[in-house]
Amino acid sequence: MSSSTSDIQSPAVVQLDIHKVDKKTIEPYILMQRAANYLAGAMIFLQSNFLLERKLKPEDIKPRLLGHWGTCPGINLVYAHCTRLIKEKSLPMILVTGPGHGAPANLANLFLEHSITRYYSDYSYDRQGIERLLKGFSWPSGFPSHTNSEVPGQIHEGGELGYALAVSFGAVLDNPNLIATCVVGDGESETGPTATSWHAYKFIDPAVSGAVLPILHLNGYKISGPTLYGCMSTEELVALFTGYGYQVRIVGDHLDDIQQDMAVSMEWAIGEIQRIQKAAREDGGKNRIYRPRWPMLILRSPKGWTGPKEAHGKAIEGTYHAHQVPLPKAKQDDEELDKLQEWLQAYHPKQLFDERGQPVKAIQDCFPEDDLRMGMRKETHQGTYKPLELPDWKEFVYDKDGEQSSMDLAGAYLAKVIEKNRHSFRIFSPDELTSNKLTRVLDVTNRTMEWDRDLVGQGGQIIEVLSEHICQGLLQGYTLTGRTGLFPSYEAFLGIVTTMVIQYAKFLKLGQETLWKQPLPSLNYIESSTLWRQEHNGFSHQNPAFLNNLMNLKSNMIRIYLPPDGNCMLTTIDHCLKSTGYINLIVSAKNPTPIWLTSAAEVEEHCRAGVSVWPKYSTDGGKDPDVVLVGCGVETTYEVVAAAALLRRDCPELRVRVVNVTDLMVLGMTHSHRLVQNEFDAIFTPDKPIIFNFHGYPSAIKSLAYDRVDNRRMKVHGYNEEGTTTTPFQMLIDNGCSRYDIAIDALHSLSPKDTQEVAIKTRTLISNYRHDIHQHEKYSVATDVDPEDDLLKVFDCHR
Ligand SMILES: Cc1ncc(C[n+]2csc(CCOP(=O)(O)OP(=O)(O)O)c2C)c(N)n1
Ligand SMILES: *[C@@H]1O[C@H](CO)[C@@H](O)[C@H](O)[C@H]1NC(C)=O
Ligand SMILES: CC(=O)N[C@H]1CO[C@H](CO)[C@@H](O)[C@@H]1O
Repeated sequence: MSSSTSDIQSPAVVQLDIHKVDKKTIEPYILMQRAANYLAGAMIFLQSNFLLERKLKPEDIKPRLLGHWGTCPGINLVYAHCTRLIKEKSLPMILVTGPGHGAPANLANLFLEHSITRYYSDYSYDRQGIERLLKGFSWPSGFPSHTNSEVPGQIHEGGELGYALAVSFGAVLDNPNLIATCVVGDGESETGPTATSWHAYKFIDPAVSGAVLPILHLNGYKISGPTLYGCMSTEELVALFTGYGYQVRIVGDHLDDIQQDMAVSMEWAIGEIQRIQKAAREDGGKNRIYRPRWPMLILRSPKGWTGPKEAHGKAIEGTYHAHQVPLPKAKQDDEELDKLQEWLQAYHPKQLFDERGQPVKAIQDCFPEDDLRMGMRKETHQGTYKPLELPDWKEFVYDKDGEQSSMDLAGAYLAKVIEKNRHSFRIFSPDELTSNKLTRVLDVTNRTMEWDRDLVGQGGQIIEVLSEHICQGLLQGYTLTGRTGLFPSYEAFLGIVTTMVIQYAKFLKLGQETLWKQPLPSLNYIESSTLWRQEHNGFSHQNPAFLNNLMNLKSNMIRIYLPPDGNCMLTTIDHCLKSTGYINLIVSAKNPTPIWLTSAAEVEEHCRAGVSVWPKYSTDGGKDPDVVLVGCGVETTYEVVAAAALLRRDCPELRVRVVNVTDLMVLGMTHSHRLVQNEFDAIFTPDKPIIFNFHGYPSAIKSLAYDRVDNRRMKVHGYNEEGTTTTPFQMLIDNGCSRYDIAIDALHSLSPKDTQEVAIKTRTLISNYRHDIHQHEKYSVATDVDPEDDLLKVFDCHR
C-alpha cells in the first residue's frame, strides 16, 4: 500500500476544461432532457391533449394539480448525462434520487428509456402509453406523486427526505462494479441523516466495493424558503466538502454551457472513481491510495429551470414558487393557462414524439442496451439475491445447566456466518458491537474503516458508526440489492430509526405487490442491552418502544422474537437470516442468564411452536391449572419461573402452569403465526387467570390479546416507565415485574371458592412477599447489589 496521502490537501474547487467535449455528442441528450421536461411538466397538469395537438383549454387541465416541478429539470439533466456515460462506457450504474417528490422526472425518463413499458405492459411505448402515464400520474390507479417501489429502478422510498445517500452507499458495498449516482436535495441536506451520511465513503474499500457519486442538487430553495446550502458561498461549500474528504466540482455556474459542463464533470467523476478503484485492485493493491478523495458534484440549477418564468408579476423560475405546481390556477385563470401553453409548447413536443407518439429516433438512440438502462438493472429488482450459507446452529448449543449470555452465544454463531459469507453478509452497528457482547465476530473479521491506517484494506465485514441513521441506510441499501445484513443495537436507541423502518416497510409492501420484483433478504435487528439490564446506565437507557412501533406495521412482514435463553437465540437468528421479505426483530440479553432448554431438540420444538408450556417449572401436572403464569423476554421469564418456585415452596397445593412465549406474533389474531383459538385455549386455558410478565410495555400484549381473552382474566406486567440507576432486581420491583409481584397477583386472582386451602393462606403469603420486597429494597440501598438468588433450587432439575 502506498503511504502517500490523498491527492488534494487544501480546499480547492476542481477545474476542468469544459470545451473539450464534442458538443455534437451531447445534442441527443439535450433533446432527451427536453422530452423528459415536457413529460414531467405535462404530467402534473394534463388530462387530455397530451401532446398539445391543439391549444390548451381549461378542460384539458386536471381537477387536482399535484406533483412537484421544481426539482425535475435538475434530475432530468442528471438522468440524461448518466445515460450518456452508461452508453458510452457500458457502466453499471443506478440512480438514487433523494427528493422522491421529483417522481415526474424519474417517470418521464423511465418511460423514454422503455423501462415503464417493459414492466407494465399496459403502458405501451406510444401515444396511448404517454396518455396513461400523464393522466395517471397522481391520479387514482396511476403512479403516485413520490418515487416508490412500483417505479422501476428504485431502491429508495422517496417521500421522507434524508436517507438517499446512506442507502446508496449500502447498495455499493460488496458490489465492486456498481456505481450509485445519488441526487441529494439541498433541502434534504439540512437533515441530520444526510449531514452525517457524507462520511459513509469511509467504509468503502475500493477493492471490494463499488462507488457512490453524490450530486448535491443546489437549486437554492426548499418548499417555501431558501436552503442553508443555497446561502453558502462557493468557498464555504468547497471547504466543507473538502473537509468531509471529497474532491468537489461545481457544475452550472453558467447556464449557457451547463450541458458541456455536466458532460465533462461526469466524465471526470467517473474517471476519478476508476482511478481510485484501479489503484486498489491492480497489482495486489500495492498502489492503493490511502484516503482517496472520491469525487462529488455540486450542481447549481435554477429551481424549476425552463419552466414558467413568472405569473401575475411574480417570479417563478429560480424561486421556491417553482417547488410544487408552478401555475396552480391553470384551470381557472386565463393568464396561467396561457403561460402553461407557452411553457409546454416551448419544448416543441412535435419535434420530440412522432405521429405514433413514440419518442423520435434520436432520443431512442440515446439509451444503452436493455439491462444497462437505469430502470432495468437487476440489482434494483432484487434479481441478485443469493441465500446465505449458514452453519448448523445446533453445533453452538450450550447443553449443560448453567448461565450463558445469549449475545455471546450468538456471536460465536455469527462468526461462522461471517467466515462462510465473505462478500454477502455485514453487520452494521452504532458503536455497540463489544458492548452488546458480539465480540467473538472480531476473531474472524475486522471493522471496516478505510480512513484508519491499521484497518484500511482489511476486508472488514463490520461497520461501526455512531449513527443509527447511517446503519439503517446502509442496511437498507445492502438488503435491497440482495445481500443480508444484521443491525444489533441498544434497545433504547433503535427507536431513532423508527420512521426509516416505517418507510422501508411501505417500500417492501408495494414491492411485494409488484409482480416483477423478486424476493429479497429480510431486514434483521437484534435489540440488546435491554432495559432490564440498563439499571447501571439508568432511566435514559430504558426504552422498549421500537417493538411497539413495529407492531403497527402490516403483520405479514413483521416478526418479533423474544428468545428466553441463549439456545433459543441461536435458532432464532438462524431462522431470521434464512428468511426473506420480513422485518425481523429479536429482543435479546447480553448478561449471562439461565439456559432453560439444554437440548437442540427441545429448543427447536419450543421455537418452532413460538409458545409452549414449560412442564419442568409447572405444578399442574399438565392439566387443570388454577393459574397460568406467562413469561416473555429473558428477565421477565426468569421472574415467572422464580414466582412459580415461590408458590411451589410456599403453596404446593396450588396448580401453577408456566408458559413461555418466544414468538410474540402467536398471540394476535391476524398474524400468520397466530395460534388458532383452541390451541390458545389449550395452552392458556379457556377460563383461568393469566398473569403475563412481558419484557416491554404492557400495551403491546394488551393490543395483541384484545380479541382473544376477557380483560378481567388477564393481568399484564411490563415496563412501566419506572427506572433510574439501581440494581437489576430493583428495576423489576419498581415496575411490578418481580417474582413477588407475579406471585401476589397469582394469589389475588384465585377465587376462594375453588381453592379453599390456598385461600386461607393467601393473606399471610401476600404479606410475606410484600415484606420480602421491602427487605430487598433496604438491602440494595445498603449494599448497592442484589442478594444472592438461590430460589430456583426449589426445582431439583435446576442448578
Ligand atoms: C423528512 C422530511 N421532512 C420534510 C419533508 C417535506 N418536504 C418535501 S419536499 C421538501 C423540500 C425539499 O427541498 P430539496 O431537498 O432542496 O428538494 P428540491 O428543492 O430539489 O425539490 C420538504 C421539506 C419531507 N418530505 N421529508
Ligand atoms: C484485522 O486487521 C489487522 C490489521 O490491523 C490484521 O492484522 C488482522 O489479521 C485482521 N484480523 C482479521 C480477523 O481479519
Ligand atoms: C423448561 C421446559 O419446560 N421446557 C419445555 C419447553 O417446551 C418444549 C416443547 O415445546 C418441551 O419439550 C420442554 O421440555
